[in-house]
This record gives sequence, C-alpha cells and structure tokens, in this order.
Amino acid sequence: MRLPLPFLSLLFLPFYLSAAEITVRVGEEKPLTLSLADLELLPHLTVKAADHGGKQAEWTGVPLYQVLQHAGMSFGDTLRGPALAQYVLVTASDGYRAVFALPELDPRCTDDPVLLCETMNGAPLPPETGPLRLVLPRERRHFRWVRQVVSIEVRKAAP
Ligand SMILES: Nc1nc2c(c(=O)[nH]1)N[C@H]1C(S)=C(S)[C@@H](COP(=O)(O)O)O[C@H]1N2
Ligand SMILES: [Mo]
Repeated sequence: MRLPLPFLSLLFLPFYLSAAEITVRVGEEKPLTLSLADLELLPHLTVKAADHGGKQAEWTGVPLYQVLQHAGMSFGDTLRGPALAQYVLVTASDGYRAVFALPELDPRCTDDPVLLCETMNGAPLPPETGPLRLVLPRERRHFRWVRQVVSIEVRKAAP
C-alpha cells in the first residue's frame, strides 16, 4: 500500500517538532537553548498579517522581546545609554540573517510587534518556513520575516 505524501509528513510532524530548538544568547551570558515546549510557556500574541504573497492569515507567537527577557535581557528603564548600542541578530538555518535595534522590539517604544511565530491559522508552520518564523505585521517589506529561525543573539556594536 502506498501512503499519500501529506499523510506521511503528518506522521513525521511530532519528530520534527520535538527536535526543534533555538539558541538565545544575550551578550556574554551563557546561551540558552529553548525548545518549542519552553516557548509555549511564554506569553503569546495573535496578529493578522498578510504574507509575502498578500494572503491574510492569523499568526501566533511569542513577542521577540519576551524571548530575550527570558534569556536575561532587560527592557524598560535600563534600555538607554550604552545599552542602545546593542543589536539583535536573528539567524536562520539557511544562513539568512536580519538585525534589529532593541527599541524596535520594546513595547515601551513601539506598538509594532515582532513575533517569533509557531503557528499560522492555528496550525504548526510547515518545515519550509518553520517551526519558527519571525512575523512583523506592520512592516511593509517581508525581508525580516526570517523563516526557520535557529538563533537569536544580542551583541554589542563594535566600538
Ligand atoms: N531563512 C530565510 N528567511 C527569509 C528569506 C530567506 O532567504 N531565508 N527571505 C526573506 C524575504 S526577502 C522575503 S520577501 C520573505 C518571503 O517570505 P515567504 O517565503 O513566506 O514568501 O522571507 C524572508 N525570510
Ligand atoms: Mo524579499
């Protein structure tokens, strides 16, 4: 008997999801490894946004600042002075990278969310884009909607 491909991929979905983890590093602190189960425990947000093809969808994920806070980054009052010369580097499994400034992620500075998403329209993201992808509902370009995120690092800009 031949099983149809969609069925087979569903069969492997639990393995694909359980293997998934990302590394989060804040400065010189010990890097943190977060699994999807760890991320599940952080606060989530659902937003409506059109993907690169223009199709509207509902995306659910953890605001990036919450992920960084969990790894020891402090937002709020302490985000000023020298702390503003730090940046966030997000890296994907294909080597694609995008940078954010901390105020772009801080809810005290902006209402535009940057989400690390696990689901679209209630379903886990497919392997080509997931298990984790950035979603920026208000950004007019999609180049920072990083697919297949594997690491998030807070670095200091070189002097
Ligand atoms: N990992 C990874 N993410 C990526 C890219 C990429 O090359 N690799 N391209 C970006 C660009 S330029 C765009 S326009 C969108 C395209 O999103 P889509 O694949 O959902 O159409 O993904 C962004 N995220
Ligand atoms: Mo793009």
